[in-house]
Amino acid sequence: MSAAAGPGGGAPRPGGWGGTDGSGGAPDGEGLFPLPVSGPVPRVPVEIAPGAVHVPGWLTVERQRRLVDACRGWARGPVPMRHTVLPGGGVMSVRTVCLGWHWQPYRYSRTADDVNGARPAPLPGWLAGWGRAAVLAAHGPDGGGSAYAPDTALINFYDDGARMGMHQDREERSAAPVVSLSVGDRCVFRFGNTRTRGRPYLDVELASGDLFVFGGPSRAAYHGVPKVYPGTAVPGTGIRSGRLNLTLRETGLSG
Ligand SMILES: O=C(O)CCC(=O)C(=O)O
Repeated sequence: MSAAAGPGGGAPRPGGWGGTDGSGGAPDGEGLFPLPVSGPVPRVPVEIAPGAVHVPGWLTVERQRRLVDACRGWARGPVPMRHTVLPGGGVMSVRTVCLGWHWQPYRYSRTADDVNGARPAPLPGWLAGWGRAAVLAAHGPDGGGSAYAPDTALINFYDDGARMGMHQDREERSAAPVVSLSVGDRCVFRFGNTRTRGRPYLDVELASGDLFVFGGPSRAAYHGVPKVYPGTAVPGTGIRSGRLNLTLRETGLSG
């Protein structure tokens, strides 16, 4: 996320995880998963713009559940999920927790100095493996999937009123793609151009289990979430209401 991520006007909401069920921590690390098996939605990749690919239904319900359980653990700490405060005093309506590196407007750091000073939980190997499989699914065998090495994840939780203003992801020094996984309520994902946060843009509906990868000429495209559709989550994922989005990135940073 970068300047202009903005609060998007949505007021912060109290409460925990918008009605998730169950509990549990991060799963143990393990190797690369096979590609998720097909669900009821055909996993046909759709190229929205050069390098920007939407794969509906990429995650099975079981894997969505696994992700939700892990995110619930990370939301508790070591850096708790919170509303990010912007430099101008605005407060983002989504709640965020990071893995690997901590993101705060508008930089990455090893410790969450704007929260509690702790180091974020590490990015587990199994999730980096999902990232490689995601790039392969979206960009094909020559698309750099096997070399993809994400070292951070930003996890955003949207309750009914939350949204995210148009912004670019530009704190990363790597040109590697951003991998986005969604669970819970459907939303409008607005995918724009690389010059302005206005038109032209395309509104794509992201549903539970969808994958969206943007890289190459679309890596710096403005994007945002102007609307979440309450009550559209699918059963079995562990989220009864609200929307979870996890983006994997390579920061290109060391230290
Ligand atoms: O929630 C989404 O689908 C987008 C998240 C996003 O734009 C970000 O984390 O920078």
